[in-house]
Amino acid sequence: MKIDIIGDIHGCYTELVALTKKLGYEWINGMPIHPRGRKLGFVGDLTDRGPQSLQTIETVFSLVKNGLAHYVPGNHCNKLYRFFLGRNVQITHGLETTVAEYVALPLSEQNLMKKKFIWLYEHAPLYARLDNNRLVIAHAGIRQDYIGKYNQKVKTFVLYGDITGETNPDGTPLRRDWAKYYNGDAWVVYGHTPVRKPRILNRTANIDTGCVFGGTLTALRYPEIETVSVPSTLPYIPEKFKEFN
Ligand SMILES: [Mn+2]
Repeated sequence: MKIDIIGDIHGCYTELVALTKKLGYEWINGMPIHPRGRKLGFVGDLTDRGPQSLQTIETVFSLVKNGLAHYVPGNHCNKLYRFFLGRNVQITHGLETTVAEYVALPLSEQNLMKKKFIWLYEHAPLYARLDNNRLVIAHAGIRQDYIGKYNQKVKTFVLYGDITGETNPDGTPLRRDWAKYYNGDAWVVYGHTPVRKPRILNRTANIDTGCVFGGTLTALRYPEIETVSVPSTLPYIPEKFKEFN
């Protein structure tokens, strides 16, 4: 299979359009379609912080519904899902921008949007195993020994990464560098931790290049293992990017 997997969008719809065009997709009826039938993949975190979260949901929903894309949820998707279910979630960490877009819609459109996102989320696997298990798409990545398992530990890992329960001095959760020790045969394509450049290591690829923090929006072409990026239209916030040793 040939697929172009896109990193965390976080409402950066303008950049999503630009990136898909750069990848050779043509926009037809609000969807990017590849003339030679390539598919799209999404690592999750479609919404929050950026300007056009709802438009991003619309597009990914249409693609998945039409069998043109694979989507896995990110931690922001999980929180938005719980918001739509009416759970008592904190409207913080970027969710406030998505909620502001949502409440500005007429009630009938709110209901439609909610239904689409709930459908998208509930039809998504925790992580996607594709190309005869040679490719895994997981929001925050996945440990080799978790591939094929679907328990609560695996869910926490794919949504939040290899967290320890400890926090960094700035209050953010400490995340272990699982990719450094990954030794599997399957490619693991993921996002979640913004990096200045795509980080390809041991058949893992972090393609969250922090578009919503003024970096770039990146796609990984599979099986070619080539990255394609477009610049962000948003201001650059250097402290949001993780440096690895
Ligand atoms: Mn993210």
